[in-house]
Amino acid sequence: MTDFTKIRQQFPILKQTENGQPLVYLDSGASSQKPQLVIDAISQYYEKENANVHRGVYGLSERATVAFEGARETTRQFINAKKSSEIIFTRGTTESINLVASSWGRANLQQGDEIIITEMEHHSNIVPWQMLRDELGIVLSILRINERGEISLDNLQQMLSAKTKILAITHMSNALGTINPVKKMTSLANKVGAIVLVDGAQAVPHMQVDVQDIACDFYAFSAHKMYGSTGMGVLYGKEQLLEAMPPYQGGGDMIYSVTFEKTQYNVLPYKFEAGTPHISGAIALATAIDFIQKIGLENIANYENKLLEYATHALSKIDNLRIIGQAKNKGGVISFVIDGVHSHDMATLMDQDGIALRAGHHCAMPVMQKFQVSSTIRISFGVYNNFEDIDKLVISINEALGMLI
Ligand code: 7TS
Repeated sequence: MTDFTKIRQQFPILKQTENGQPLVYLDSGASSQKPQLVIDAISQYYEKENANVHRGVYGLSERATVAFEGARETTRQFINAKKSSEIIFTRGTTESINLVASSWGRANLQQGDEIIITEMEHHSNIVPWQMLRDELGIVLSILRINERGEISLDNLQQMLSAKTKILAITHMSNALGTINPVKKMTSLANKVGAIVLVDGAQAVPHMQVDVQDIACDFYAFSAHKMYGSTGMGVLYGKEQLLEAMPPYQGGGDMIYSVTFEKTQYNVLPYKFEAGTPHISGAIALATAIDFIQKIGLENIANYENKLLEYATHALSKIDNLRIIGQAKNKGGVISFVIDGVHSHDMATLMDQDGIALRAGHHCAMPVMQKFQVSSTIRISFGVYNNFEDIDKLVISINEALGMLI
């Protein structure tokens, strides 16, 4: 059996206090904490291997290049992509989606074409498509969600038509916790010839993702939500699509040859990686993947499900507390509101107890509009959370309610 107490001990930040209280970190959906071995991998790179990649013939640069490209192969295996050239390193989910909207979108869409997104998307999977809509005169259609925060496959099927060119959907909602049936959604979209982009920012740290099994065309995620560093992300894309797409940014590394008359672009994945990449970020990502795989995603999913069940039950007992997002298939996120209490006031009081959680719209304002709330309080889990964190949360909420109501 996996000892999650030992796993928690690997996160140095959790040993510190906040406002005199032991830190209870319940905001992994925003960004996860980092285990010691990821922190060590970053310092080790700067202490012993720091050099630019793909350029120097000296040993140091070669070692940095081997580590960097090794990270790409580790990432390929992690999501089961066919080839490592299908793994593009980016700054994060947001940049990955912008890359597709900008490069694939401009090259393939024209007036009258349709993009479908769901009502539960993060702003990162709304705004890039809106910008494209305004530029190209295409149609942006919204697949609505029900009162539990779920999409309907029947509704999707009815919306899809020959006009639909891309379906862009979150794998797991950051505001509701809903896990979408992305494989089935992809299969439906493919039937009308549409391609599919999956925003996997919230999914990848919590469940096994196999891009070939989902059969999606693009899959985007961020390293910092999966125990890696900020400023580092991944775009998986099917080779055939990536080959046909124009570069996203111009500069070093993405070229094969340059004259003032003409530039020949580099092969995949470099065509999409202009400029010096986030080398330490890639190394940290590979270390984070090793960390996750050592525990096992099945173990992680089972453990976080138990936390979810325990917390859902404990929170449901609090008077006037309403959980927003009650999907049957749900990951480790609970959003809630308490009648008569402003989310920010509650979060501020919880901070006094050393509890870090998020209050706000969670960059998913349309979800707030759907449920007619201006904000929610949100807790989200990582491998380091335990049942005691939830007990402390409930005590702190009850104490805060005594002050606020
Ligand atoms: N998509 C989803 C589903 C997300 O949850 C987030 C970040 C993003 C995209 C953007 O990721 P980034 O790494 O490019 O910023 N979500 C959150 C959150 O829930 N709280 O802070 C950031």
